[in-house]
This record gives sequence, C-alpha cells and structure tokens, in this order.
Amino acid sequence: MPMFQPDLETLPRAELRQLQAERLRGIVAYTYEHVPFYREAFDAAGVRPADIRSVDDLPRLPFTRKSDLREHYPFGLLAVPRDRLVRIHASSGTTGKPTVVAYTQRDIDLFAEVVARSLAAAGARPGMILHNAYGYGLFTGGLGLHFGGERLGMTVVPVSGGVTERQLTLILDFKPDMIAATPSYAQTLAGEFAKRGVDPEAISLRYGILGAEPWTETIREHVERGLGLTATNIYGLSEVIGPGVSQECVEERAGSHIWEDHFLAEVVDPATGEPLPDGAVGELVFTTLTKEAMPLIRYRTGDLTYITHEPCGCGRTHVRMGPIRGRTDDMLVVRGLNLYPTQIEEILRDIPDVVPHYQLVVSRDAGLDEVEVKVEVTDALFRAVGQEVLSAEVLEADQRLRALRESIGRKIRDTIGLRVTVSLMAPGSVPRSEGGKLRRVIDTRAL
Ligand code: DLL
Repeated sequence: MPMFQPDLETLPRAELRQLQAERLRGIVAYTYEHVPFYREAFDAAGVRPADIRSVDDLPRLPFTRKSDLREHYPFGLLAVPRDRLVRIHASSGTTGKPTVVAYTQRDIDLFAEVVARSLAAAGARPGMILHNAYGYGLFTGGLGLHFGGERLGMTVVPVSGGVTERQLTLILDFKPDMIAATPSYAQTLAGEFAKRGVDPEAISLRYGILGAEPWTETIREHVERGLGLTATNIYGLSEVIGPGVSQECVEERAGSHIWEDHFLAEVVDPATGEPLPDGAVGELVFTTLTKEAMPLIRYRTGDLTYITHEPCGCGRTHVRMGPIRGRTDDMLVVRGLNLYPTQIEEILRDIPDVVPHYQLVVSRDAGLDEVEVKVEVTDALFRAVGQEVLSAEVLEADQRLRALRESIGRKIRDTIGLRVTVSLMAPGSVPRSEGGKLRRVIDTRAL
C-alpha cells in the first residue's frame, strides 16, 4: 500500500530517535522563551532547557494538564502573537469553558500532512472520493479530515455530521470510496441502509476511517459488514493537533501508528506519573515536537492505553498504540469498583442474540449505586418473539428473553464482579449517534 511520506514513515528507529532529540531540544528552548507558563513551570521544576539532551531526559520535564489550558483560557498559552493565528478550534467538553487550540499556517500544513498520512495508511489514494461525515465547526474532525484529504489529492465531499437521509443519498449518488465518521455514526448509517434494504455489496464504500470516540472489534465487524468496507482507527485530540495523531494501517490493523516525528508519546502511571514500559496500560502523554502556535510539553491526555515498539508488518517504524481502554476521568466507580464502559462492551460482544448498541445508566437508590445495562436484541430474536415492544411482561413471559437476560447478568458478574440490571431493548431503541460523538454512559448520580 503506497504511503504518503514513505521516507518519514519508515525512518529507521535510530534516525527517528535522533530527529526527535533534535526537535525536543528545539521545542523546549522555544517554549521556555515564548510561553511564560512554561518558563515558570520549568523554573519551578528546576530544569533548564540545556538539561534536555535526548528523549531519555523527557521525565525531567513537568507535565501539562487540561486544567492548565483552562486556566489560561483562551489565548494564554500561545507562543506566537495572536495575529499570526490562521485558525482556532475548540473542544466542547462536558463542563465549563471549552478548551481552545490555535494554529499558525505552518501548524495547519502539519495538520494536513499527518491526516494525509493517516488517510493513505487507511487505504486512501489520490483521486478517491472521501465522504467526510465528521462535524465541521469548532470540532477538529471535519476540517481536519477535509484538509488532509485535499492534501492527499482526494475529492472531498464535506457532508459534515447529521441529516442521515441526505448522507445516504449522497453515498448512493456520488459513490465515494471512503467514509470518515465516528464509529457510532457509521453504525447509524449502516442501520439506515439496512432498513431501506440496500445490500452492502451495492454500497461503493471500500474504506472507513473511524475515530473520535472509543470503539471495539464488535463495532468494527458491525460497520464493516453493514457498509461493506474495511475500517481502521484514527485517533487524535484537539490539544495535540486534532485527528491524525495516530492511525491504524490497513495492512495489519493491529494498533495505531503514532506519527512520532511530530508527536512524542509516553505512557505513564496515572497515579504517580512514572513512565511505564511497552505493553503496560497507563495514561498517554504527548509532547508536540513541531507545533508553532501552541506547543505542548508532556500533555496528559487522560486516555488509557499501551504502546508497543514491536516492528509492524506494514513497514512503518513509528510506534503503535492500542485501542483506548477508557479515560482517567470516565472511569466509573460503582459500589467502590472501578469500571470502564468498554469492559461491558467487551462482554456483550461475545453474546449472540444481542447487537452492539448499548447504554449504561448509573443511578443511586437509597445510597446504593445501581447500573442498568441497556442492550438491543437482534432482529432475528425480536421477530421470533413477535412482540411490538419488549415490555416487562413480555420479558418475563418469554423464556428465551429471560434466559438471555440472565446469562448477560451472570457473565458481567463473573467477569467484573458487579451485579447489574440488564434491560433487553427492541432493535433501534437504544439512542444512536446523530453525527457526533455518542454518549454511552448516563450517570444520574452526577446530575
Ligand atoms: O476527537 C479528534 C478526532 C477527530 C479524532 C476525528 C479522530 C477523528 P477531541 O474532540 O479533542 O478531538 O477529543 C479527543 O477523543 O482524548 C479521546 O478520549 C477521544 N478519541 C479520539 N479519537 C479516538 C479513538 C477529536 N480513535 C478525545 N478511539 C481523545 C478512542 C478517541 N477515543
């Protein structure tokens, strides 16, 4: 599969390490000089730019946290005068002010470059049509994939998220080769095509580049089957650049290559901040090596995963990260037990008769935490039951449903050690993505 920048993507490790060291020295000196926040942070940590010689010196540098961005809202962390910015993005977040990120022209070029690399790794070629269903606006997904697609030489259709009916029409009429969307929205589109009786074979799409939210192999299978394509993972976050921090290669589909000549990755113990070895799950931390407007040193992403230096069959030398297992801040503590939504998802994937549309509702009743797992049954089972709705009476009366519900509850209890209420739902009744990121957990305790 042709790469976008084969020389850089297959750079021998020793040379890559050398390039990173040079760039790291540069960015540390640059932030010290241009960002008062970093000057103070380095001084407080007792580290001078000259102390940083190689990548091994990284742990001497202080971390940057999301709260630092918030405290310097909106433009306090800029390393360039405001009038050199050509674009601003922001991530909404769930509470308070958005996190603002800013780009110079050079940053925008870098952004387009890493997304073009990602698209090529996902199967894209110049001349292909890209149906871009990521939201356009302050969210980095839409414009990020857009500029990357153009940079690679694709024909980009800037559909944005939502208005599902129009998405289906444009896919059938324009016959795109590739779709960019959140995995949950790709599921929605697959479901809508199925409802209209469109055979996946008749859908032109060959590749999907999915990300912006956690997803699993079950969702991958669902989307691949439903849309008739091969799906790969794209990861990124606004603070670091947007989408295109890492990308799974379509050849191996075994972890996402972090574009390490621009983004230096570490995994640290979320509690102690100590660096962790290859394969150990911890918090992903990034240092931007080439960003101009808003460089970040050791930024704590809150995302939990591992990285591996094992060589990849595709020939790229850049390290790979595993799927995001959860976030340091979306871990649910239920009756004292730590729980990540993806753990439930992993269990549901192995259960026949349910489909990967689920929602967790956490509530507190008389001081006791309750978890309700809402999961949809397959069309086949629903038809076999032959009811309009899966009311409590139907669920009790139907032996198959009762057995299914009990077996899901048992499996969750045996695997995670948590007693939950399982609610089987009719196909289509669990909320779907309408274009953006899907909220799979409703925690009413926090309301
Ligand atoms: O979601 C950038 C993006 C756009 C990535 C389009 C991929 C595709 P933010 O809105 O700042 O940026 O959200 C970043 O989303 O810290 C992760 O928690 C989560 N996330 C992003 N990609 C993935 C992924 C964009 N592939 C936050 N798998 C990150 C799991 C992801 N989680």
